[in-house]
Amino acid sequence: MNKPVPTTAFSACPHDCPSTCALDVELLEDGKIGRVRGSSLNSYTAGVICAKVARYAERLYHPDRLLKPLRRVGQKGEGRFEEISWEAALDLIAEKFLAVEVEFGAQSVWPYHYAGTMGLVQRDAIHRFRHAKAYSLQFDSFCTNMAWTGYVAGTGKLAGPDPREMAVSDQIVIWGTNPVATQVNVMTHAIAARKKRGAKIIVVDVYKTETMKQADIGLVLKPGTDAALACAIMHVLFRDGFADRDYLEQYTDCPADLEAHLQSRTPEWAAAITGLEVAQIEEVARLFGEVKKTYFRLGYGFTRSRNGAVGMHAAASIGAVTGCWQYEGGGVFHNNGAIYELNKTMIEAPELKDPSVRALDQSLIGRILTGDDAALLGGPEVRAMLIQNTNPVSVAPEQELVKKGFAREDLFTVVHEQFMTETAKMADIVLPATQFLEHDDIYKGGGHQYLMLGPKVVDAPDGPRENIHVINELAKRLGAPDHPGFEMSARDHIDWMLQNSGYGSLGELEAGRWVDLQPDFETAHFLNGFGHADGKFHFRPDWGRSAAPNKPSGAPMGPWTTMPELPDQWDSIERTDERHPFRLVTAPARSFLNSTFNETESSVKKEKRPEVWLRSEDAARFGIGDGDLVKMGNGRGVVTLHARFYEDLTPGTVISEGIWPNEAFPDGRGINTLTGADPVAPYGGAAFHDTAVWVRPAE
Ligand SMILES: Nc1nc2c(c(=O)[nH]1)N[C@H]1C(S)=C(S)[C@@H](COP(=O)(O)OP(=O)(O)OC[C@H]3O[C@@H](n4cnc5c(=O)[nH]c(N)nc54)[C@H](O)[C@@H]3O)O[C@H]1N2
Ligand SMILES: Nc1nc2c(c(=O)[nH]1)N[C@H]1C(S)=C(S)[C@@H](COP(=O)(O)OP(=O)(O)OC[C@H]3O[C@@H](n4cnc5c(=O)[nH]c(N)nc54)[C@H](O)[C@@H]3O)O[C@H]1N2
Ligand code: SF4
Ligand SMILES: [Mo]
Repeated sequence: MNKPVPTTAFSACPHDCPSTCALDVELLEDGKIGRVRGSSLNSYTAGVICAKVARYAERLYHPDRLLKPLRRVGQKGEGRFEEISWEAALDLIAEKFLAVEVEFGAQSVWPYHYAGTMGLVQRDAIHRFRHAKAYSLQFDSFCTNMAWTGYVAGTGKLAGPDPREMAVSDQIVIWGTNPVATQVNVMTHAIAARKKRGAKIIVVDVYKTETMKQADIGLVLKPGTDAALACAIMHVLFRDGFADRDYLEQYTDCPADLEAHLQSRTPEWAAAITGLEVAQIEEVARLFGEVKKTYFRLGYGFTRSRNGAVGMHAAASIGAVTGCWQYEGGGVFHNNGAIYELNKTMIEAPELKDPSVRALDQSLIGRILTGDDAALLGGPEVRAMLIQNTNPVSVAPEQELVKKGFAREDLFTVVHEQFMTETAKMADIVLPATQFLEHDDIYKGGGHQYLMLGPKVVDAPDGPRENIHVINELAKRLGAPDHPGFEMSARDHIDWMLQNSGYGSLGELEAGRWVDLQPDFETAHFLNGFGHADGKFHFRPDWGRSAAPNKPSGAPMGPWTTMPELPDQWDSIERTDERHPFRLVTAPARSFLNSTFNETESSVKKEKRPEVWLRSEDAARFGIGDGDLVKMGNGRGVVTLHARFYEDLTPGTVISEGIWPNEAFPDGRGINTLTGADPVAPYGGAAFHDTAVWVRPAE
C-alpha cells in the first residue's frame, strides 16, 4: 500500500517576534498537524524558523491546554475553579462589568492586552471594545518605546533599508539583539553574506551570547553604555577622515556641532565607561569607516535601560557619519513599522474613542492595581479587567505589587488564555482561547516588509474560542453602541482592511499568501530625505515632541528636558552602590518567547532552571560557588535561584535568561520581582535590563 502523502497548509507565525515567519504546516491524515517549517518561497523567512515553532504540535496538543470556561470557587489565586458554559461565563462577565460601571464609572474597567498574538484582528479588536464602552485605555510600554523613539529621533521615520539587503552587505553589525534566540532570520541573511562575500559579522552585547559566538568580532560592554561606544566610534570617524562630509552636509542637521561635541569623546573616555579596550573601539571604528556597505541591525535589548532611547539614537547616528545609508547593503535598520499604512478603523473603531479617557501605563500595572494615585492618573481605582494575549503575573515589572494587586478581593478579573498561566490562576473567570492555527488573522513583519495572511488551518477542539468572539459577544451584552465591526468575522475584517488600505482583497491575499510592501531603494535609504520636515537626519533630536511615534495623548512625560542634546553617554541608569554592587540584565531565553513556551516540556528541558550568571571572580568576592543556590535582591524584593559561573561578561554584570514563572523559583518569586516599572525618558517604557542588585549565598 502506498503511504499517504501529507498535505501542507500555509500560515504565519503569530508570536511577538520581529521575524514573523511564513510557515508551511504539515497536515497529517488524522487531521492533526505534523512538523511546521519555514517557507522557502518567502524571501525573508528563506526556509528557516526557530525550533520552538517547528515543534508547535507540542503546544497545540498540549494536555494542559484550557478547554472550558472556568469560574473561581477557591480563594483568589488558589487555583480552584469549576467549569461553566460559555453563555453563563459571558453573562456573568457582562453583569459584573455593568455593575462596576454603574458604581465606579466606566474607567474602572481596564481591558488589558498585549502581543501574545500579533494578529491585527485578534490582538487589536479589544480597542474597539474599550472605545465603545469608554473603558480605560492602555499605554503600551513593555517593549518598543525607547527603541522606536530613539530611532525615530534620528531618522524621523520607523523604517529603513530592506532587511534582505544584508545578503549583499560587506559587514553586518548586530547591536543589542540576540537573533540566534530572538529573530533567527537575521542570522540566515548575515551568514549567507559571510559565505557569499566574506562579510564580517560584528556583535555588540553585554555578554557572549550564542549570536556573538558566531561573530567575527564581539564587543562585550557594560549594560547601558552603548552611547559612549557610539560616540567614541564617531570621534574616530571624524578624527581619521572617515566621516562622509558631503553626505553629512546634504543629509544631516548639525554635523559641525556634532564634530565639535565629540572632540572629548575619545576612545580612552569610552573605554573607561564601557569596560572595552581602546584598541577594540579603534578597530571597529576603522572597520565602520572603511567598509561602506555596512548594515547595522539595531535591536531592542540595548534600549531597555533608563538611557535606552539615547543609546539607540547614538548608535543610529553612526550611519549618518559614515554615510553608509547611500549604498545597497548599507544603512541602519531597526523596524519597518511605518511602511504598512493600514486602515484599521473597522478593527479598532477610533471614531468611538473619547479623548478624555485616561491611558493607564501597562508596565505600572502593579502600582495601578494597588491603588497608587499617580499611576491611576488621578482617576478611579481599577475594579474589573479583561485580559487577552499577555501574562502580567510573570512578565510585568515590580512583581510583588502585581501579585498583590491581582489578589484583591474587590477586583474582578477575566483572563482569556490558551493555558493556565500565572495570570489566569488569579482570575475570577478564565476563558479558553484558540491557538493561531485555529483562527484567521493577518500579520505584518517588524523585521521585514511582508504583510502576511495567517488563515485557519485546523478546527479548534470543542471549547476554545477566538479573541473577537469574546469581544463581540461582550459588546452585545454590555449594550455597546452599534458598530459594524462587532458583527464581522475575522475574514470579513481582513478583507475590509485590505480593500480600504489599497492592498487588494482577502481572496487575492489567499492566493498570494503575502504582499511585499518594500518601499523603493531611494525611499528606504532616505535618499529623498529623512522623515523629519527638513528632510535631515537629526543629531540634535527634539526629544519628547516629534520623536514620539506611539505616544498617546495624556501619556506621562519623563524628564526629557534633561536628556543630552547631542549623542552622549547619559548617566540615568540605575547605579550600583555599596549595597547593590551588580547590574542585572534579564536577557531572553532561546527556548521561551517571553513567558510563552514555558508550558512546553521540550523548552523547559532545554532551559533547565532559573539561573544567574556571573564571573567567578565576582562570585568569589561574595563566597559564591558554581551551582550554588543564591539570593539576589534590591529594594523591590528578593529572589532565590542558582548561580552559574560565566566569564564572558564585564565585572559587575550579571545575567538571568528567560521569564520563568514565579513558581519556577524555589521561593515563588520570579525575576521581575527585581525590575522597576518607573517610566523612563522621554515618555515611558520599562527598563527591564537596567537593575542594580546584590547577590549572596542563600544560606
Ligand atoms: N527566544 C526568544 N525570542 C524572542 C523573545 C524571547 O523572549 N525569547 N522575545 C520577543 C520579544 S517580545 C522581543 S521585543 C524581541 C526582542 O529581541 P531583541 O531585540 O533581541 O531584544 P532583547 O531580547 O531584549 O535583548 C537582546 C540582547 O540585548 C542585550 N542587552 C541588554 N542590555 C544591553 C545593553 O545595555 N547594551 C547592549 N549592547 N546589549 C544589551 C541582551 O544581553 C540580549 O542578548 O524578541 C522576541 N523574540
Ligand atoms: N524580565 C523581563 N521581563 C520582560 C522582558 C524582558 O526582556 N525581561 N521583555 C518584555 C517584553 S519586550 C514584552 S513584549 C513582554 C511580553 O509579555 P507578554 O505580552 O505577556 O507575552 P507572553 O509571555 O508571550 O504572553 C502572551 C500570552 O498570550 C497568550 N496568547 C497567545 N495567543 C493568544 C490568542 O490568540 N488569544 C489569547 N486570548 N491569548 C493568546 C499566550 O498563551 C501567552 O500566555 O514581556 C516583557 N517582560
Ligand atoms: S523566529 Fe520568531 S517569527 Fe519565526 S517562527 Fe520563531 S517565533 Fe515565530
Ligand atoms: Mo517585546
